[in-house]
Amino acid sequence: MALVRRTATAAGMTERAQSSVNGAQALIRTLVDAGVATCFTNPGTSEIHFVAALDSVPRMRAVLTLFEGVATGAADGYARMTAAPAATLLHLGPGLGNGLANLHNARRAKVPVVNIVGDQATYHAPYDAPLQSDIETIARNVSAWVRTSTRTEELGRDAIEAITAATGPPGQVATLIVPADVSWQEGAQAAAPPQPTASPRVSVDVIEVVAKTIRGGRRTGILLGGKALREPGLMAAARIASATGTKLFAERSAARLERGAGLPAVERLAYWPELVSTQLDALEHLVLVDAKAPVSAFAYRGKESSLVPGGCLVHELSPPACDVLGSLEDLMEALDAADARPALQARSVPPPPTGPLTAEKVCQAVGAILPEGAIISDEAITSALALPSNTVGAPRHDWLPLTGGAIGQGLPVAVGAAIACPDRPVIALEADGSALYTIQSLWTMAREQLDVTVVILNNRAYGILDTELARAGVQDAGPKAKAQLDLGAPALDFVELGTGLGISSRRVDTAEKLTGALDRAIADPGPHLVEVVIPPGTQPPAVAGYALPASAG
Ligand SMILES: Cc1ncc(C[n+]2csc(CCOP(=O)(O)OP(=O)(O)O)c2C)c(N)n1
Repeated sequence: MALVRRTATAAGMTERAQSSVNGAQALIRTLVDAGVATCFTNPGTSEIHFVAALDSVPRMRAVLTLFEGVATGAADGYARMTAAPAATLLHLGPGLGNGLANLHNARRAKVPVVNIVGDQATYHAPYDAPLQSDIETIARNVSAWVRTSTRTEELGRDAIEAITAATGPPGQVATLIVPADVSWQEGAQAAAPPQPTASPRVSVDVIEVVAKTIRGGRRTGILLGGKALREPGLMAAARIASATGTKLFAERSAARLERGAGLPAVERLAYWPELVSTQLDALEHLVLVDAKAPVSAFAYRGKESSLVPGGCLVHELSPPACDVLGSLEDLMEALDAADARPALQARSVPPPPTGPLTAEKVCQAVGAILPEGAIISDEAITSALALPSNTVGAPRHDWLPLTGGAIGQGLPVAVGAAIACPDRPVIALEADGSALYTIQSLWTMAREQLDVTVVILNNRAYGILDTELARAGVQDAGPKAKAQLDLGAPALDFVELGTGLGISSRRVDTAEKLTGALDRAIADPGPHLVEVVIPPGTQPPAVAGYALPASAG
């Protein structure tokens, strides 16, 4: 142990000699030793010792974000692509609060995130200084594990517990609150990395019950979520489907879907409840694999909350904390499906679109140019309706959708995915309203020179809420109501915004120019922004059906 020299401070605290490690240094070393080597930061005074300690641990990559929602969303995107946690560095209760919406999305994504939240020094708390607040209460809503570290000597151990909690299984958000004096005091030690926790296997009895159900030959669907949507899970599920005639579905809000030519194509559940009901119609059994039984995103008067068809029995093959892939493989074996030929998606790429732009043509253009290994961060909301059909046969890619419904996720997730996968092109498809929640992401993309192509689909509206207004039966919305959904005046200029935040940005007004701009952006690694103004009334025809199905009241 290092020699220590104790001296009393004015506040009655003890300090240790400069030569020993302070809390912040031990914390960062503990994080990187355990594989948490990226930290998305937005620091303040209570985190200043963590900031100062960064240079003593070169293995930690610190990425500055200009809003906490960018930091938390980036940690989510990073974890979706690596299955390992990044850390965030946030400034007391208000900083954590600013990051909450994307921590909510991360919780729904079932990904690991380790929040480091600075706090007032322990002895300063009774003074109720302006930034004092109840951080634990803010953290609890999104965090499966919360602790305020009170002793420098224990900070390393606390960090290990945070990492253990975050990595689960399944992944979850852990929040470690670090008072400033716990950071600055000497006498800390980095703690040894945790042992990985294995996911428990699903019992033979459960496998047999599900196998028997499927063997019964009734109309059965398998709803895949979470880890089941990665290639090994998809292949096992596709073999089961091919051998038994079951139908595969993907959860709408799963964190990451591997798709494209050569992989099984799985039908993703729709957003609008009436469409989900159509998709699942007449199913007699629904098997859940790392997924929840489908529910309507919101209640609509006179409509069911659950979207499981009446009389359909729900069976859980594997909850998220279990060995999801193992459960699918065991089921495959139990059904003698290991040698079945899975139905694989053929390659099919749409022709580049021509003429004036519509949302549908933007989706077609993305399908036409999508390069092998691309990562799509999808937050194009109503403008993305034609995206799945236009990309289903594209070269293999990953799809990162909105998981928890809290918009402002797409750009930060693109930041995190690009940092996690520097050799893969990231394409962020962003609706204008959603983009503005976390537009500061563009600056981090520019500063870190991330290979992200941002496509802004600017329909100058909170378009989906127009549909919700109609669904609520409002026939004659007044000017004040309409104004709450209109982003047209003043017209947002994303080229100016992107340029101001340091990104090469342009607007295109024809499909040919869009395809050219996307081709050039993909060919030139680094951040690019392309704005497309979607003229009103040019949504794809499917929108009418999606918006107001005949059955909607
Ligand atoms: C954090 C958060 N705030 C508000 C909302 C409510 N909301 C849902 S969709 C939406 C507007 C989306 O508009 P835009 O991103 O432009 O997409 P569009 O519907 O026009 O395609 C809003 C405000 C939300 N889901 N999350």
